[in-house]
Parts: sequence; C-alpha cells; structure tokens
Amino acid sequence: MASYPRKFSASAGSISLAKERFRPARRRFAVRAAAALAFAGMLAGPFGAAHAENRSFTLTAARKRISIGAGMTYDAWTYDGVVPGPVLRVRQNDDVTIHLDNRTSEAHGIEIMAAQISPSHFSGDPTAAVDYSFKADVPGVFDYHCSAIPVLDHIASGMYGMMIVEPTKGWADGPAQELTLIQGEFYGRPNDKGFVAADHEAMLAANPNFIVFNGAVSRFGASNPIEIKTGKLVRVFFVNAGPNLISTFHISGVIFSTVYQSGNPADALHDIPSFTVAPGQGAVFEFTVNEPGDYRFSDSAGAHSYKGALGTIRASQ
Ligand SMILES: [Cu+2]
Repeated sequence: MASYPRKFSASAGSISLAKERFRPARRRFAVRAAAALAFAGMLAGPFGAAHAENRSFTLTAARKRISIGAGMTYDAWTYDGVVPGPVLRVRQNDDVTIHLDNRTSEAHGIEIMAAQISPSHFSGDPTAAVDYSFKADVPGVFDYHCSAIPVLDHIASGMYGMMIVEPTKGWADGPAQELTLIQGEFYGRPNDKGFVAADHEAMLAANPNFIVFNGAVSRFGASNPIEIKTGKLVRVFFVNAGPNLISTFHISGVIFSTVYQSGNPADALHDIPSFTVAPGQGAVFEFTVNEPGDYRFSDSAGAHSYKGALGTIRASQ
C-alpha cells in the first residue's frame, strides 16, 4: 500500500469520495429500474406475480473504462458497461432465458449458478451470441460470471453479477428493506493518473490491490452511506464474486437474526455475528437495528477491509 500514491489508498477513512452514479444499462427487459436502484444500494419493493413466468434477459458484453472509486479508473470487461453487471431477479420456478450479445473481438460467456444445465451452453465463440434457457428451481442468491478462458481474468476484469431467485413462498420474516452487495477484487497498481492496469500475476497470486463492494472502493463510504430505518428488518442479498478470496461479512453493532446460506430459506441459521462466503457463493443476511447511527459493514478480514471492503449503513428513525 505504501508504494501507491497516497491519494489512491483504499485505507478506511483516508479517501474523499466522489459519489458513484449508476448509469442505467441498455436493457430490453423491465428490470432496468430495479437494477438502477440495486446499484444505488437499494432494491425495489415487492416483486412479480405468484405464478411462474417466462423471464428473458439480454446482456451485452462490452469493454469499458470504468471508475473504481478514489479517483481510479480501470479498463473493465463488462456486462452492459457496468461492474457488477445488472442484478437479475426472478421468482422460483420461472422459466429464464439468457441472451448474451457479444460485440467484442474476444470470447465471452455467462455462467449463472442458478442454472442446472450443461455448462456447454454458457460460453460462445468470439463475437458469437450465447443463448440458453433454464427453470429457476432453487431459490436463493446466485453468482453469475463470465465462463470464457481464462475465467480468472474475466471475473477479475469485471464480468460478474447477481441473480436473485425469490422463493415461491417469499421470506419467512416478510417484507424488508432490501440491499444488494456484491464483493469483488481488482488487481493492479494505480499509476500517477489513477489508472489501474490489470495485473495477471497478482490474480494468479490471489493478491488483489483493491477489494470492493458494488464495483468501487468505498462505494458506500461515510459521504454516500446506505440509508435504513431503525426498528425495520433489513435484508441484504450478498454475493462474493471473488474471484479468489473468501469474504467474512460482518456489520459492526449487528448480530444477524437470520443468515440463509446461498440465500435458500431451507438453509437458515440464526443469531450469527459474522459469516464466511466463498468466491462464487451467495448468502442472505437479515438484521434489525434499534439505535440510530452509522453501522460499518465489511469483510472483517483485516487486510480485506484495509484494501477497500468496507462501507457505511446509516440508520435513522
Ligand atoms: Cu468474459
């Protein structure tokens, strides 16, 4: 860390943050508004009809120079020009169709961990579209990521996101304030202009320079906190996109009333202060706070939060 220009340090409290604004992606499906809200940190309210539906998502693989916070930029490989890619939200038993439009000169794909089909569907030839369908049988929160070789580089360069499969019967504790958080890693040292060139050797060494929530260092810093209300249940949809490190998710001053492993209501744990989520894995965290104030959330492994994996939830009455 000491070798970086100090202004690009990800260390807690040292950064004056420009607010990150989500640019709505080009989408053909009506989740656009929900995705925009999701990347601002909040999801839309009650979702969809009770019966199974056909849900179709069209994503576009594209290179784009993005902001990764603290004045830094990165030449990302993206879905729809954003990192993470759009949140894809469906209901259990929906028939889901995925179309990936590839406008680059290299191969890309999309593997959604909610899909129980042959992996041969997930990848395409360079410039070719990828199309497949599956039934979303299992509820939960799932990672999706590029399946092109080397997968390591494609994920580390930004091709990942979250699919939520809403349980047919909903969540046991009912409606809640909902957030989406996706943990990711960036590999490379910023130059004096803040440009971070991808570092393949650092990827292989599993030694990221920056660890982020929703695509940027301090996306949710003290100047841009996630706002919640006291006394009301909060539900966090969480994915650790990796590609390498285990996340130990924790919110200071909070014990999670329920943690759903993989976001599956059948796999509930209770009264958990922190919880590990492996790369490519998801979880749902529920909690309530009763006192107004700022609650810091982080990957509580010290080096990980030092490298940027922390943020602020601000509770008010
Ligand atoms: Cu890719």
